[in-house]
Amino acid sequence: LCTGRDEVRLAEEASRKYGSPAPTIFSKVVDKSIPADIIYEDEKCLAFRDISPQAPVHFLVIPRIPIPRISEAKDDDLLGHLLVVAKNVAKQESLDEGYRVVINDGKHGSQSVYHLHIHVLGGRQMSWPPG
Ligand code: IU
Repeated sequence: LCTGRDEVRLAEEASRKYGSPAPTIFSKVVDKSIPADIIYEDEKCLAFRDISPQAPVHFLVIPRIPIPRISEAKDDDLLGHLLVVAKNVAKQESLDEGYRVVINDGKHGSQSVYHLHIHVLGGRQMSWPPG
């Protein structure tokens, strides 16, 4: 799906919009240099199962471009696309009883990987408020 030329174009777009963000392990998921259980991908993003699932179904939706965090995101169309993909993949995963969508931002949000990602968790009853 993503050729070497696409990778160069993505890197140029990222540096134009976001400087040179420190690469994270999710860049390796995007370029497939480490294995991940990818359940959806398109030209702008991919979804893969979280390595440490906190619910029976727990996947992440990430942009191919390495936006560090939602508070730094500049492209509203891309953010909208990520949410649409989150709900489409939730349907694909048969989360018909509902699910939780989470984005952690920064220190107070307990973000640990600084490549924007949407968590989708489902397959069990969630509680509120989160910790
Ligand atoms: P956070 O929102 O930045 O805290 O979430 C990072 C998530 O990335 C967390 O749920 C990890 O289990 C997950 N993850 C992963 O799926 N694969 C990895 O190689 C690493 C983290 I590092």
